[in-house]
Amino acid sequence: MQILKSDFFDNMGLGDIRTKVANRERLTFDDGMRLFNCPEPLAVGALAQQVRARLHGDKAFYVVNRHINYTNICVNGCAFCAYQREEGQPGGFVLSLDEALARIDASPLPPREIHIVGGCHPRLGLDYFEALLQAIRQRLPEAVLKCFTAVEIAHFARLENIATREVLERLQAAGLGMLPGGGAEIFAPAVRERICPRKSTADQWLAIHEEAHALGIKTNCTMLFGHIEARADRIDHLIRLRESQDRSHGYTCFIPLPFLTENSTLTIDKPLTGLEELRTIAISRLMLDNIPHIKAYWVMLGVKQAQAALKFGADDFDGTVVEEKIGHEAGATSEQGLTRAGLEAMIRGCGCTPIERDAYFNEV
Ligand code: V47
Ligand code: SF4
Repeated sequence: MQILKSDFFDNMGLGDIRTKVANRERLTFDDGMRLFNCPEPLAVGALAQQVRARLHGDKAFYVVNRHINYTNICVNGCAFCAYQREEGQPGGFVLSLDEALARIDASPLPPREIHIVGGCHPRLGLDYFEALLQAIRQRLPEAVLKCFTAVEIAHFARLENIATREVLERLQAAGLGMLPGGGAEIFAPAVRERICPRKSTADQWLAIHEEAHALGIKTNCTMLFGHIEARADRIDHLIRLRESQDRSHGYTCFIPLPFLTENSTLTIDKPLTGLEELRTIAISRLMLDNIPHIKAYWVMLGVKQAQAALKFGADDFDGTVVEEKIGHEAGATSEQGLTRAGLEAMIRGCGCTPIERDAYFNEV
C-alpha cells in the first residue's frame, strides 16, 4: 500500500516508531504522545493496522450476546453518568429475578455471552446475584456470564463486609465466567477525583482484575475518554493496563469508550472529533501490545464510526446487545440491538471477514 512506504512515516516524524512497530518493540510514554501529536491521523491509523493485520488478518469478530442492566440505582453519583438514579428518584428501577430471567427468555437468538452490569445499589445483597447467575446458568449452560464491573465487585464486598476475593469466588461458583471492562474510566487520580470521586481508585480497580485473573476469571478493560482528561492521561491509562497485563495475563479485550455528553452533570469545553476518537483507538492498539483484542463498541461509537475503527486498529464489533441503557441515556443514537445478519453486513461492508466468537474470543 502506498501509504505504508517508509518515507511517508519519516515525513510524519514517525520513522523510528514505525521501525519499533515492525520489530514488535514496546512503545514508550513519549512514543504515545508523539502519536497523539502527529499531524496526520492516517499515519497513526496505518501503523495500528499493521499490528491489527499481524494479529488478526482481515478478521473482525462479533458475538451473539444480550445485555441486562439490573438496576440504575447507584450510590456513586459519577459526574459523567446519565444512567444513574438515586433511590426514590423517578425513573429508578431494580429488576426482580423473574424480570431479569424473562429478558433472557425473550432473547431473539440464544446468546453465547450474557453481559450483566448495574448501578451500585445500597441494599442488593450478594444472594440476589448468586441466584441470578445460577438461574441463568441453568437456562443457558453454554453461555458465558460476563457480569459485574470491578466497581460493583468492590461495592458487593463493602455491603457484605467480606473481601473482594470472596465475592469473586462466590460469584464464580454461581457461574460467573468473566468480568466486563467497565469502571476503569481514567486512572489518573486528579481526573478520577473530579469525574467519579466515590468510585474505586485505579489501584483498587486493577487489583480486583488481577485477583480475578488469579482465580482463572478472564476480564476486559475500558477507558472513558474525551471529557476533562488530557491526552497524557490516556497514555498513562494505557500503560497502567499494559503493566497490569504483564503481571496477570488475564485481559482479553480493551474497549475505548468516547464520552457521550447528554444528561450528565459533567460539562466539557471541547467535544471529541471523530478523528480524535479514531486516533485514540489506533494508539490503544499500538500501546497495548499484550492485549489481544480492541473493541469498536458500536453502541457508543455509532455504527459508522465503529466501521471506521476497524480500519484504525480495532478487530471486534461487540455483538447483538439487544437492549442497552448506559449509552442511550447519555445520547447514543445507535440502535438498541443489531441482528447477526446486520453485524455481518457491516463488517463485510468495510472489507473485513466476520467471525462469530464466544465471550473468550474462541471462534464458533
Ligand atoms: O464504566 C458511562 C461508560 C461503561 C458514559 O467488557 C459512558 O465487553 C460514554 O464498560 N458516555 C460501561 N461512556 C460499559 C462497558 C462495556 C460496554 C460494552 C462491553 C464491555 C465489555 C464493557 O460505560 C462505564 C463507563 O465507563 N459510560 N457513562 C457516557 N456518558
Ligand atoms: Fe454508578 Fe456506574 Fe453510573 Fe458511576 S458510572 S454513577 S458507578 S452506574
